[in-house]
Amino acid sequence: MTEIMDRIKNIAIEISSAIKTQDTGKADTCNISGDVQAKLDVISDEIVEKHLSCVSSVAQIISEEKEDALTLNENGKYFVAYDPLDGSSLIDVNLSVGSIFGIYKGDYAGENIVAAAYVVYGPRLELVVARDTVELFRFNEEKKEFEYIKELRLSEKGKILGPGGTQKCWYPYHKKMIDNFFKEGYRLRYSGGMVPDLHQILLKGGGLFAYPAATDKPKGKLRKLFEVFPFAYVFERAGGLAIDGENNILTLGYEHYHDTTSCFLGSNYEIEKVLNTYKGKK
Ligand code: P6P
Repeated sequence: MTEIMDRIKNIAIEISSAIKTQDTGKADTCNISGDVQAKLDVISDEIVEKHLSCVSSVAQIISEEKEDALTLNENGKYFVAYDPLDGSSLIDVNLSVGSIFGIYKGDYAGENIVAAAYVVYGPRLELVVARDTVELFRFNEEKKEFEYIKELRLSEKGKILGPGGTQKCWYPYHKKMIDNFFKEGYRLRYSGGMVPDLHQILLKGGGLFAYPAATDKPKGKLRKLFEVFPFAYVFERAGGLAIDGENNILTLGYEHYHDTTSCFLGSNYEIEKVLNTYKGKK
């Protein structure tokens, strides 16, 4: 596991450099989910595969940018699912983006995730690693290495809210719940980048990120293996919760590698509100 995390540090440094120097334009290809790829999506995916292919404990990897898994080592212990560059459409407007990694044992079901990590490519290059606890690292530009900063913990309740999705497609009970949070005084914090949006909630100590099922996305938009399971692991290890509206995210399985799910991640107070809203709604 240590070797995987060390490789993720190298991946972060190389992708950060690519973001600053490479073409931010669109490639002439789409990924399996039908998203038009940015050239940096392809470059980032190549960087991740290059590094993880060198780790003998990794049995298999699967990328959000590719249809199928890649078997690396028959005797490897870990299965790694990753989104090499989440939110890449935000790069050309100079907003923060990220990479997300889920480390699993056996297969990619939520219950089999054993660690997670994500990278924030923002004004500062930061890495969060979740194993038993959640640890924040920051890249020191002079020393050219990541330095440990602190452990991240969520309070029982926060003050910020990231309401994702197309509002005109929200179900009425979801819209009412979101409106009620704002009536309680929650501040809107939503960039359209899952990684910085969730990173902000973690660093501010609490709040709610919601990407619900809606009429345009009946199974939500965010991918289980590459985005939702890893962040659910991070939030649970930081003392928060992650649900699909009724179930803990990490109790969910998958049928296909690119399955999506509705997701709500945050502090206990906010998740309790979601559970009360969604009880019996499915
Ligand atoms: P919407 C980025 O494309 C992404 O996958 C996540 O990073 C982000 O949370 C979500 O989509 C934003 O989706 O529908 O609000 O633009």
